[in-house]
Amino acid sequence: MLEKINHTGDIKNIDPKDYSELAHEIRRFLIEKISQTGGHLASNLGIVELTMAMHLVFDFNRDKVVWDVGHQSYVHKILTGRKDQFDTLRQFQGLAGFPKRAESRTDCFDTGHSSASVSAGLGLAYARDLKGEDYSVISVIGDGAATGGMFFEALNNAGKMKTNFMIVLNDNEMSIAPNVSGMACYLSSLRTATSYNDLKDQVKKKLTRFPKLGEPLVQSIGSMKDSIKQLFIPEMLFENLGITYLGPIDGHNIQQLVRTFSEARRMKKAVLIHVVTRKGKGYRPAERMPDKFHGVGPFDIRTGKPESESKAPTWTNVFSDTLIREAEKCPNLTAITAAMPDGTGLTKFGLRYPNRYFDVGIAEEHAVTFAAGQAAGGLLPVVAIYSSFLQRAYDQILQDVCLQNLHVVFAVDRAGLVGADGATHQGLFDSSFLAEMPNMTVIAPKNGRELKDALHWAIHTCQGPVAVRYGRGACPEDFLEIEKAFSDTRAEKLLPGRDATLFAVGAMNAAAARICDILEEKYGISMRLINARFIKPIDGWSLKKYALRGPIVTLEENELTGGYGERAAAFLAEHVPEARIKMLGIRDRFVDQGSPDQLRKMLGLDPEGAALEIARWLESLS
Ligand SMILES: Cc1ncc(C[n+]2csc(CCOP(=O)(O)OP(=O)(O)O)c2C)c(N)n1
Repeated sequence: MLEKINHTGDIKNIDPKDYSELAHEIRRFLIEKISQTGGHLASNLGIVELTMAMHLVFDFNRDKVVWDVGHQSYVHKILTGRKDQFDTLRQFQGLAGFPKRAESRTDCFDTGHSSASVSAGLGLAYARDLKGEDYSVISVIGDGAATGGMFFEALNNAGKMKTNFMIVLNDNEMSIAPNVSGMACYLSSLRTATSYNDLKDQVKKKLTRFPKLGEPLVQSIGSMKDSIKQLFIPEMLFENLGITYLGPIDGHNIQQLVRTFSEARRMKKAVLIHVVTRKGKGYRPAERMPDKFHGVGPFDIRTGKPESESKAPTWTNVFSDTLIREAEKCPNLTAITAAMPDGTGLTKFGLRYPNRYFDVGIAEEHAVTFAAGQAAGGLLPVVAIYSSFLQRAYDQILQDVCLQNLHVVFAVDRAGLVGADGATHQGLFDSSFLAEMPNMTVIAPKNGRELKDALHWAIHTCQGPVAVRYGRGACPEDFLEIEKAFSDTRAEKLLPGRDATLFAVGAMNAAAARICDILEEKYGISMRLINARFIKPIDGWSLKKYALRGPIVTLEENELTGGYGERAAAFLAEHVPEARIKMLGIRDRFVDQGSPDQLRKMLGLDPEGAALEIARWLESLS
């Protein structure tokens, strides 16, 4: 069947009796391809029939679908002529793991960060109406993403729609981890309302057996539907917001889905279709452990086991273990995650200290202000969020934490280049946006040992807001002797040198040591290496000292604007006007997917490329 699917709309030529075979082949295709490239498996397996039904009803050459987060858009990619590119999924210059307008006109909106799809879809629907155009707009959002504030903000607006706009709520009871809190309970109450629907159908069936008496009663039961439903579900949230609720629908029943979409597209208002699916469906390991198969690296299809399992400690493991140890000594310490307990390493903390652990759902803004409240109440909250998702909470960090100088510790995971997830997930802005905030301290440890020190310092010594930024994956070995224990905000000298000084930030120190070797071996340049450690407060004393001795180079995996290098340059412009400084980092651009090494090479941040650039610059000075 899959051979017949080469262009958008080809699915419409498939005989309905072959739908389940096609669904089966799509699942097999996903499992085979993702087992080789890695990717988001469980969510895509769960959404096969749902996506097929959407493609049967709509024409995505003109109709528009916005995928929330976008990690579940693979089936859509298969059905829109991109099947043959799956060998390059999430690889450098290959098929993106998220919707990309630049990749296909059937991707109408780029996503990657959660809970934005209803706002974007509503915008598209209003654009359609104001321009007098005619197409359907559908936003597909998961129950996990439906815990995010933007979803509620958009619903609040959607009720006013006088034309058609569809929201598909894909409810699989899972975020990455099991879904939590109020929205999860609410959806569960809607799911159990199936019993009400069944009851209603049974009553209708029985009554129609009595032609004279039954038919009018059936009619009135139909019109009583909403009010009866309100009795069963005391607060019909969506309906009360002015949005028609259809559901719950079996998300693996194509006929039922097709019927519902066909009905929904005719309504002249916002409609929410509540679809119940099973995450990981069709692949036993993923059904059993949907959280483990949410995002995977290459794996063995037979066993479900990862192809390679590194034993090296990761930044996240070090953070996780350290926090548990710190919490033993510090009863006021709490930990907060925004729906990423495994990703941020807080699962163990939650098991050990259930009362001091909070998973607030995909709600980074709330997580931060919630932490601010805890700090104001005398607790010591540690908020662990990935760098790119922390962008969501910019104002809350500034307004609710920094303005009041509250002692909140931010564990900024996945800072720097993250690789396969691409532009939406690279952690390239946190140094800039955190360091610009008054009262904030920003630390970038160079390896696991220093991450422990940094957390200890942030918890026990620091008084106000403090962020510790660290990368994805294995942390660099303890590759150089530490000159001085982590006790103050000074930079740390790692390698002596005569000709110039390289200030490296965080994990970039490992690459920097290699750069110094290459400079010595290939270009005869003796480069001193300094680990910056603190992005803020910047160690002006060290900068001044070494700038007076020779040229300065800075190296960071962050946007250069507002980053460490620019802060160092600004400091030197004031205090050592004759200083010569070159900044290496990422300059005013987004970075798509690829392995971190490929991306560094492309950006000139690989050891060879950076050494060449530095050598040329030093040469130009003489
Ligand atoms: C702002 C933001 N925070 C966190 C994430 C990480 N994240 C990606 S998918 C996901 C879970 C989404 O769950 P759901 O919407 O139910 O989709 P499912 O995978 O279950 O289909 C999370 C937390 C994100 N993409 N964006």
